[in-house]
Amino acid sequence: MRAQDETSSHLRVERLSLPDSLALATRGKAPFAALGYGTPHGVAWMPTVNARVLSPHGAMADVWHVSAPHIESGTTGIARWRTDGHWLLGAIDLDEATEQQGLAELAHRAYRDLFKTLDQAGISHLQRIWNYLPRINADGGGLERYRQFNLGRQEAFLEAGRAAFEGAPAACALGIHQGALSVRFLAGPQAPLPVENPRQVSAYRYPETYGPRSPTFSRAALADIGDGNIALFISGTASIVGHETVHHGDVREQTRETLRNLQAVIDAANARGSAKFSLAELDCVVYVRNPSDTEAVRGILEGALGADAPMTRHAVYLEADICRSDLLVEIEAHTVAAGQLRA
Ligand code: 3EB
Repeated sequence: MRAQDETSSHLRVERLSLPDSLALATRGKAPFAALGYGTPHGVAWMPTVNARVLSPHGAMADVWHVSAPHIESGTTGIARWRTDGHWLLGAIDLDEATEQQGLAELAHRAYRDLFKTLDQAGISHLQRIWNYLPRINADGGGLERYRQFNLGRQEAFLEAGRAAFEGAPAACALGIHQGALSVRFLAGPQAPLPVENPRQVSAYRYPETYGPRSPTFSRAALADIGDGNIALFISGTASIVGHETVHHGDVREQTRETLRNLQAVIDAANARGSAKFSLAELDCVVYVRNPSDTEAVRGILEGALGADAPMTRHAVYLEADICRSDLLVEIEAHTVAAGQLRA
């Protein structure tokens, strides 16, 4: 380990059970930040994905640690954030019932304040975004709500002068059953390296049949997190080949296709430097549309990876709708490996 200094901060992440992650704060000061999966429990350093947990080990959290000693927290408009001066984790929750605005406008507002947060903190580079929208597939007055979200999101990226096509951050966008429009974001000191999937059309190049404005995300992003480590952030990945959904109505085949896509993204990432990632090592979140499909999806993962693989053991299963009504499952993930990115 190199000595801590003022000019850099190493980022580290660990996946824990919810009780273990909460215990970190009772043994001294709170960790930098965490993203919880399950019912929210009002801990300021742990914004939560408000969805039903379908896995047997219950609620989990990804806890992020930094090596810089001082953590500051605050709000910028509607965004809450924590930062050590190098890394920033932010959260936005907008309740449509009280906001009285359409989803396109709300997404636009959320992202405007997200970019304002980064500008004010001087932490410019988005590494990863997690989006959660109530009723994602419902009609929002002539346009599906996910497509409305895409309108507001892309508009905010363009207004802020941010890369909305090549160079867009890694992201996921899921439909939750209760709660607010929620955006969680991780930013850092350097622009990550975007990675695409050769089996899929880039989402920012989807044809207009999927909505008037394309989704704003790269398939994955590679980030130097210090101390000789590279993080791979893999966006929400589903049973899409080219730009089309494949295996309609077949959750097992959709899961197999999703694993092929994850492997293709990992292969593309592994070609970008000396850090070598593997499917079996991912810390993933599996979003399942129909809770009754959970065992089928778990069976495919276990069969493909083995019961002892870290990915099998660490996987969190959440009930969520996917951004296309014909998709039954989606997997997003992160993983860390020692190495360097090719210059
Ligand atoms: C897909 O491949 C599935 O709108 O931010 C995956 C990841 C998906 C991110 C987003 C959407 C998003 O198109 C959906």
